[in-house]
Amino acid sequence: MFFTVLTIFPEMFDSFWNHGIIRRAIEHNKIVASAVNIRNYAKDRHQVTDDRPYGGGSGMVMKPEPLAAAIRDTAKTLNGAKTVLLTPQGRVFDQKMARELASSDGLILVCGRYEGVDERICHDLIDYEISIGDYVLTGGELAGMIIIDAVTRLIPGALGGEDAAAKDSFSDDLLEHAHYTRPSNFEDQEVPEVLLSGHHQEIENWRLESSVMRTLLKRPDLLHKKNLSRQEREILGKWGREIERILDLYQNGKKGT
Ligand code: 4FV
Repeated sequence: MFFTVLTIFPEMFDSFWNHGIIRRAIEHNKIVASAVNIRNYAKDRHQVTDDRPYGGGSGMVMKPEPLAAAIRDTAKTLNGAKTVLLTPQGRVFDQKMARELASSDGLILVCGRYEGVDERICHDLIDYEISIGDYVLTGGELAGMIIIDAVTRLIPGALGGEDAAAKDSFSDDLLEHAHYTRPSNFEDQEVPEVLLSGHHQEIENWRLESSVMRTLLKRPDLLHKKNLSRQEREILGKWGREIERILDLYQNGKKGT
């Protein structure tokens, strides 16, 4: 998969390309990634890429000409790539969108700075507007890195194990189960016995219950929009009955007797 980032600070990506899963994915040609300086497409000798906003007001706006030239030139070499503008105006990024983007040939990620980009860029040069969340950044670069990171790890083989990402949080709209590693006793906290049992089916059951209950406690909204499997309904039912029992005990004043 191809990633080309259009930014006035390409050096911000130097360290991003050279660490962890992203570095490995580049070395194993799972992705081909580069950051291009929009300034290279500014025709004037000061390579100006921003100007004052029409209508007055504070801040600056990114000029359309260098951006349009950068997008068109990059799209020529990356045919089939989708152009993404990182902006608070966009659809909010999530794991479902990461999966969608991971099936495309390539992404051209346009990183704004200042107050944003000239609106005329969005008309016929941008395929998707994506936001990483309802807050305002100083630039789109960090948002670009987040998209590249979340999408790259979904590329088969990028995480090492072919299906390593299959059991992700949100892979089935559930939060991930609790994770433990050695030592089995840490500050008098034991690892759940079943995880040491080697009994794979029981471990799978425990992990599913851990996922369902963590999702219920931390992100019940995810369960509201999820079509629950029979096993997931049984787990919720069991805990629902347990809660009912406790309430009954309480109501019938048997609590603590
Ligand atoms: C942003 C976001 C974001 C807005 C103006 C860059 C800044 C500046 N991008 N998700 N939230 N961008 O705040 O993607 O140009």
